[in-house]
Amino acid sequence: APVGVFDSGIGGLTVAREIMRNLPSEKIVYFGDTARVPYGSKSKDTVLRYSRQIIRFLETENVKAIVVACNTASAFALSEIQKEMNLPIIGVIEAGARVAAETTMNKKVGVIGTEGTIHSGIHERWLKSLDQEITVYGKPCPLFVPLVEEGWLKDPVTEEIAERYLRELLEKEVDTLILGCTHYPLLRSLIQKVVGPEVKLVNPAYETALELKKLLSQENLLSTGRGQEEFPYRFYVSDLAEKFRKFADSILPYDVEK
Ligand code: DGN
Repeated sequence: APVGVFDSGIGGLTVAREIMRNLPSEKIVYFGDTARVPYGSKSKDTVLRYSRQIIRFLETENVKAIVVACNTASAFALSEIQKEMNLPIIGVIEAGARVAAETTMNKKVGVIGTEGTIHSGIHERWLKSLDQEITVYGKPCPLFVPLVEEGWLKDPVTEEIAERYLRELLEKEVDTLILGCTHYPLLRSLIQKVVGPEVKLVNPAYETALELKKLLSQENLLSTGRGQEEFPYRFYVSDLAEKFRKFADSILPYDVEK
């Protein structure tokens, strides 16, 4: 059975990509809610309702586990959904927070994400539960999402915006920064340039793939190999399949069929 992965749109492909790299035997069914993106500026109730609908769809695809690839949906909906479901389900917040807690030396951790994710305070709750001495500084960076979708990953305009967003985190002297939005791992090198080499970046997409591996093996659900005959990845979107396909082609090492 496949692993279900969902996101508000195309950004969750950064998570799917890490699962493909780190769990190459797993099949994936991906759902991107491109008709209703962005989630980052919507209310908790709305994001929860959308997430429930998508999970119902993924269940009809007979998934064995679900990854909520969207940080905003993880922040707003995961804990409720976990209570309602029998399948194993993980989000992208917890693994990133745990690695950040292990990484920080000066106990000052920065988090960037959508407005929804940052205002939810979820990273702070996780980090404090792991280490009370950690101080968390959050900063919403909503402009990063359209810049990534435009493909301006190394553009001077993006760099200037990053400098503006990240300045206050640098003034707080964070030594660790969580890239708390699906799109941000694609800005990794630009962000690293802006914050300097001393600040450690945490990529929740990668950490979540490792977490998924642990979870599947605990539950005895890990695939050991898959048949060669069929393409192991299926993608569904609620709108604009062509834009999705272009983006997918630009970041995945596979051709995505329509
Ligand atoms: N996928 C969203 C997230 O990780 O928070 C970003 C895109 C959005 O819905 N604004």
